[in-house]
Amino acid sequence: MTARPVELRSDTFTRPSPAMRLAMAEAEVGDDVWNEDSTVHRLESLAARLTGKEAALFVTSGTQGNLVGILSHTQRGDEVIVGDQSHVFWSETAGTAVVGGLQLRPLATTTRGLLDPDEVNAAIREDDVHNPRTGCVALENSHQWSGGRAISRSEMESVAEVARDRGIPVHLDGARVFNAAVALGTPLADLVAPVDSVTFCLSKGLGAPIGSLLCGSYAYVERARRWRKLLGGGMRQVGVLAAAGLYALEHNVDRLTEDHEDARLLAEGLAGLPGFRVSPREIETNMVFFEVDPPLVASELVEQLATEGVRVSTTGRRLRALTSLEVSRDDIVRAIDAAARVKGAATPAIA
Ligand code: TLP
Repeated sequence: MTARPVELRSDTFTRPSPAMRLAMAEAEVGDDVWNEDSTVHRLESLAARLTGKEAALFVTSGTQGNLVGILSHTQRGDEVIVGDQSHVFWSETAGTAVVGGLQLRPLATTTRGLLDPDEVNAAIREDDVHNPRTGCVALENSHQWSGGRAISRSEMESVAEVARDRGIPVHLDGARVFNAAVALGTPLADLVAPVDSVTFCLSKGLGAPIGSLLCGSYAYVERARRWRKLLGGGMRQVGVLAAAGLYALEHNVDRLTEDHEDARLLAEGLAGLPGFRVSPREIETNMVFFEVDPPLVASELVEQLATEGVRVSTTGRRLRALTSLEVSRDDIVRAIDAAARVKGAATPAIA
């Protein structure tokens, strides 16, 4: 029998457990476009409480959450300040431009995944007939492209304070903000207190099959409800999915520390292999980004590892491995062993 593949391409590959499926099967449902689904209400209340915001809205995905989230802060023709290494800027198919008529203003991202407060201040537009209005600032935490860094409350506050002083709202792409909160040991509500709105995902490390929550003030969430409808995101008896989200929030948050430990172990194992470049000290959550030296080539390594049953992804020269509840400690050992066997890599320095 062939062994189950080690799935490190993303934490989005997590599959609902039997207990989660049972919770889905037993969920009470209603028509959520009519605001009559009691399970969705429970999920939205829990999300609002956990994030310390007044209200929350169940949306289909992180991408929809960020789009609805930014649209609900802005008007057509506004400019949105984002990081040049952010998911919103790179990987959300320019939805803010296509749907919202918004212009993204990318600023250099620090190595910790943050924006420089002085640069944000300088980028906020003066009130002048020539200028677009600055509609909002968008941050990301954990910050994917900086290696899954967990950005502290004070780091986020340094940017949020500047925006607040100028009357600009801040949205947080918190697709993996639970990973950040767990890694930092900061209660989620404290961590996201500096921002006006936050999207977090249920369908990544938390293990639900679908769904994200957009959280903010009552008035903001009511605006967001209209945008969600416009985008075709009004869902009907969606309590079956909300039940998976409730299960995820109730059972799968604390265990994220295991994923973080696994990521650190994977990084340490890879760092011991000749030709692999990775800094285990920089691993803060569930992401391991690494590079390889010639004769190894990133795209070929992806293929070679796949033949060993180990799935990682790559963009250009960087390779990416994400741990999740889909990956066991044994899988981490299997992945390191497979990497050590790959053509071009010599015997590992450390067994
Ligand atoms: N990221 C996916 C891919 O799109 C790259 C992944 O596998 O990591 N914000 C951040 C920081 C994300 O990493 C993602 C998904 C999203 C938003 C969008 O979430 P979804 O996929 O639910 O639309």
